[in-house]
Amino acid sequence: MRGKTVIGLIGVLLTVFCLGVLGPVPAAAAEPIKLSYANFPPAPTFPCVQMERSGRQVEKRTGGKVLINTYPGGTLLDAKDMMDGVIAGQADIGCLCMAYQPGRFIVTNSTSLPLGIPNALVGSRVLWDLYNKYKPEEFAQVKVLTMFVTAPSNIMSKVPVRNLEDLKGLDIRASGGAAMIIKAWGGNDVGMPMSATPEALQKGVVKGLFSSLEVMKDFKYAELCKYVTLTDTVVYPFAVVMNMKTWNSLPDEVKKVLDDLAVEQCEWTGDYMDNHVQEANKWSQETQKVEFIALSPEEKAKWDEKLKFITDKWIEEAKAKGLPGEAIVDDIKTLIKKHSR
Ligand code: DTR
Repeated sequence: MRGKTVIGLIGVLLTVFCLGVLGPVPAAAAEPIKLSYANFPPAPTFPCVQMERSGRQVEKRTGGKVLINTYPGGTLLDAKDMMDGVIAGQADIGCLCMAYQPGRFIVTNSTSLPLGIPNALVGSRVLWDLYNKYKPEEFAQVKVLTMFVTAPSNIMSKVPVRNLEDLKGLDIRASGGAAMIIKAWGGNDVGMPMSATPEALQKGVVKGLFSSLEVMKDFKYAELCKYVTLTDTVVYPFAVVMNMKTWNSLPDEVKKVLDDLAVEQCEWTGDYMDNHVQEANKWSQETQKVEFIALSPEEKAKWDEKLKFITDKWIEEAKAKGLPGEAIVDDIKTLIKKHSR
C-alpha cells in the first residue's frame, strides 16, 4: 500500500468509528427562508397594516422557518411596477391595487363597477370567490396569495359638494373604475395612485379625492379636506401575489400555511378596513371638524342615474375581449347577496 492510500483508509475507519460511537453529527439549524414583501403606500395605511399582519402570521405558523421582510412606501416596488416587479423577481411578494391598471385586470376589476357592494368584508369575499371561479389568465405567472377590496368610495374635498352642480368641473383625484364615475357625475377626474395624492392635494393640483374614507385619518387628508360627500359607491380591488419561482421553491408545509391563510387574510383585511373607516370618520368629525354631507334621496337618485351606463359599457368591452361580461356581472350580484346574509 502507498502512503496516501493508508492515510485515506485510516480516515474512513475513523469516520465509521465516530459515527458508530457518537452518532451522526447534528446538522446545523436550517437557515430561515427570507422573503421580501413590497408595498406602495406608507406604513400606517391599510395595505401595509394587512401586510404586517400576514407577515407575522406566516412567521408564527411556520415556526420561524420563514421570515418576511416588509418594504412599505414604494421602497422596493412602486404602485405601477408591482405586478411586473414580482413577475421579474424584484420582490418575492407584492401588494397591488388592481384598479390602477383597469385594462390588465378586467375580470377582478369588475368588482369596482357600481353594483352595490356594501362594505369591504362582503366585497373582499365576493372578489375572492370571483377570482377563484374565473382564475383569470393575467395571474398565470404568479401565485395569488390573497385578495381584498376597500370600503366604498366617497368624495373628500376642500370645497363643499352638495349636488351635481357643485361637482361640475371640479378636479378630483380618482383612479381606474372610480375615475369613470367622477367623470360621469361631471367632475374632472385626475388619475394618479394614492401614493402621489398627498402632494397633489397640498399643491392644489386637485381639490379633492374619491376613495374609501379611512385615508382621511391615515394620510391626514382631513386637515385639508373639510368636506365629505357620502356617495358610498365602488370599492377598489387589491391582490397580493408571489413570484412563481419563489412559490415553487417553498417546502410543502410552508405552501400549506400560505394557502390556509388566503381566505383568513382576505376577511381580516375587509373587517379591519370597515372598522377603521368608522374610527377615521369619528376622528374626522370630532377632531378635524369635517362636515359629512348626506345627499337627499332625490339628489342621490340623480347621481345613481348617471352611473347606469357604466356596467353596460363594461359588459360590452369585456365581451369584445372574449370574456363572459354578463355572467361575471350576474356572479357579482349573486355573490353580494350570498355574502350579505
Ligand atoms: N381607494 C383606492 C385604494 C386605496 C384606499 N385606501 C388606500 C390607502 C393606501 C393606498 C391605496 C388606497 C385609491 O383611491 O387609490
